[in-house]
Amino acid sequence: MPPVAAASSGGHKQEASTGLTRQEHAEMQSKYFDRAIGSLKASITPAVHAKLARVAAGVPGLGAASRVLDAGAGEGALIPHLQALGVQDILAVDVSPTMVEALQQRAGPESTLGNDACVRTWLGEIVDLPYYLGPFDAVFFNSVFGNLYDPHEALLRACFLSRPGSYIVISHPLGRAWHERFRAANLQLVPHELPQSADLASMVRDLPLQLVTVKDDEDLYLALLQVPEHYAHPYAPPTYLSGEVIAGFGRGSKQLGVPTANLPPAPLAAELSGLCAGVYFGWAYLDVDASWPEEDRKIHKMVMNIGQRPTFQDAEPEMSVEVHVMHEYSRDFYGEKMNVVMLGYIRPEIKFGGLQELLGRINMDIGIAKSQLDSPRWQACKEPLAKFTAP
Ligand code: ADP
Ligand code: RBF
Ligand code: MG
Repeated sequence: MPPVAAASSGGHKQEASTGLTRQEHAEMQSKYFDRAIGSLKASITPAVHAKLARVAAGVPGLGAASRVLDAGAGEGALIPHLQALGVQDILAVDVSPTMVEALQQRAGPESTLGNDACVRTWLGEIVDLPYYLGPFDAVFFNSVFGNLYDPHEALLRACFLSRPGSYIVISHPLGRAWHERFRAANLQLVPHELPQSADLASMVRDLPLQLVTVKDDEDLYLALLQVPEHYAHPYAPPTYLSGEVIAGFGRGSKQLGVPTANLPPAPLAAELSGLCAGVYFGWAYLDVDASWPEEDRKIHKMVMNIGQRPTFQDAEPEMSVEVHVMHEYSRDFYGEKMNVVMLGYIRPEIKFGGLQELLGRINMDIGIAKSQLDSPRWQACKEPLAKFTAP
């Protein structure tokens, strides 16, 4: 696990006290739920659906612009209730291959990676979910919290996958008593009780989480936690890059409407090491003198590609760093200095069937970048850009 594993658990021993190792616990979960898909489906009655609608609606402000993580999605009972609120971008995570396969068939063949608005699936445990699949506006642990090996660690992971101001929900539509009966019959499978309000407060004491409400009614358990609004995410620091614009491969990007300012990759090796190849969004600043129009000297939105352009079968694919700025410059700027800040990952590089397919996808990337950058969250990263010089 990345460095978060070293974070103190604040004295909360939340690991499963079942004598199972994490691996054994994970195997037991996936085996059980692989077999249980039929009975699980049958247990989701109209009354349960009505409660799941309340669970989804419990998060303030969920809608078309929200990105949601459904941790322990099972066969996806919560998903239609999120969609009913307008949510389009959902990542459903589960440890059971059978559940994930069933979900994939229902949700369509979209890939795990990327920032497309769709229902994606990911097989595994939330504690292993890569950070680049976030950040999320809401994380739901529905009917799964008691099954987790280490709930405290899962909440910690959820925090680091969350946007500041976002919500984490722990819910069970059948309530505490039902959960306890199920747990009593399956102690290894369900090592934990649903936390009482005081226990939850103490579990999150060392986490960047505020307890908003706990509803512990007979027929519904629903706890709402919030990542503080101004919490700075330590694992997604912006990456600032600077370079002199060089000539690219002359493939006519400009003629296609997406000119890309190429930066020399070699001097950026240190900044780029550890980043995955792919498409990112952020801000760009062209550092030119006052003889240039004022608009050209402002900070603009950008989308960039780092990688080897697998669509084009070059004999020896070279690494390239290409920035498309969402601004019409008055002239070309080869040889000028450009500063960029990379703020978020959109998707991995794809080998497209042709130029038109690539262009279609680049235009989607541009749309994603534009809407992401409209969020006030990214404004603060603009200012240092004009002053930034390469180390
Ligand atoms: P090359 O293959 O040389 O990179 P492109 O067709 O990709 O050629 O065009 C890139 C060049 O176009 C940049 O180096 C820059 O001088 C110019 N340019 C003009 N407008 C933009 C823009 N909005 N974003 C990026 N580059 C632009
Ligand atoms: N090239 C690829 O082969 N696969 C990609 O997925 C890909 N994505 C891109 C996304 C953006 C936003 C941009 C600006 C470029 C991308 N490229 C990709 C690079 C593209 O092939 C390159 O700009 C042209 O070949 C010109 O060098
Ligand atoms: Mg280019």
